[in-house]
Amino acid sequence: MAEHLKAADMVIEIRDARIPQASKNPVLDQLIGERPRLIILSKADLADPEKTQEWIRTLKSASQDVLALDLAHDTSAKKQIIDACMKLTEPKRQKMISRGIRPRAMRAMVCGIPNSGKSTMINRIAGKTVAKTEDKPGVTRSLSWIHCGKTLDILDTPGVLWPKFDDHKTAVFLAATGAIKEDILDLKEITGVTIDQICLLYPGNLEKEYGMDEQSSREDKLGKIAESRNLRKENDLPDEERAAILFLREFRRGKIGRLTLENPDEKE
Ligand SMILES: Nc1nc2c(ncn2[C@@H]2O[C@H](COP(=O)(O)OP(=O)(O)OP(=O)(O)O)[C@@H](O)[C@H]2O)c(=O)[nH]1
Ligand SMILES: [Mg+2]
Repeated sequence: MAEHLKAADMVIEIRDARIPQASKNPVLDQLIGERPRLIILSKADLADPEKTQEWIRTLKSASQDVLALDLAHDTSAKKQIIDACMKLTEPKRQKMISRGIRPRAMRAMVCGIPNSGKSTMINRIAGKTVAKTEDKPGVTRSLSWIHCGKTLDILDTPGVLWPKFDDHKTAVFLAATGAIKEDILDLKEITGVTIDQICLLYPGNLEKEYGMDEQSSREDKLGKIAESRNLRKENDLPDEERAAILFLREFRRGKIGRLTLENPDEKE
């Protein structure tokens, strides 16, 4: 990825709008050097719109712009992305002009952690499904770029960043949103920590959805989810295992509401 980055004038970093801190990879900050960066907060349709605005304000800077997008459905995403990239690379083109060089198309590389929406974004920009090119060892592979008009080229191979699990909560949030496989952590632990966080940031939300007492134990909360969705074991007791699986599915689909698990003031 570092090798591909050398050919790029800027970077498009995709993060999950529900976990803008946990879905970043700090190594990118070092790799990126002086290049401008466009951060796309993907899955904005599933995140809390107010929190997303707070995150945008926090992350924006002179060399860094932020767009919150529903990459899967928003047909205006392509234009928004191209416009933001052209604005960020304007100083570079000006520099070329002042040196008497005719500005060429700017090159952007897409990076992000697994499942953040990299392929969805590239396909949206390309307007079609870009065929995956195979990476054969020993064969020098020329980079392949998607041309967005005459002004912007986007590398068709995204850079996969591994998320950094600097703490337990980060790992849990990554599992809850589907960025890492949930089997690396205990299922009840993932749901327990996620439920605690939702109760903290959105009090009353889960009480309304599942009739749970938000002060009760994790076990009791899962029991309430099972009861409210009529998930029972053979002995007629609430099935907490299935309740945990169902809760995660409902959270990921946004069925419990548009929720953001991290506040910008916590870190960053
Ligand atoms: N609701 C919603 N779903 C999205 C959005 N962006 C991507 N998705 C979905 O998220 C899933 C993962 O998207 P991909 O584009 O495959 O993510 P990726 O970063 O290429 O993932 P890897 O190739 O596994 O690293 C897919 O099911 C997409 O449809 C979005 O903005 N909103
Ligand atoms: Mg992909």
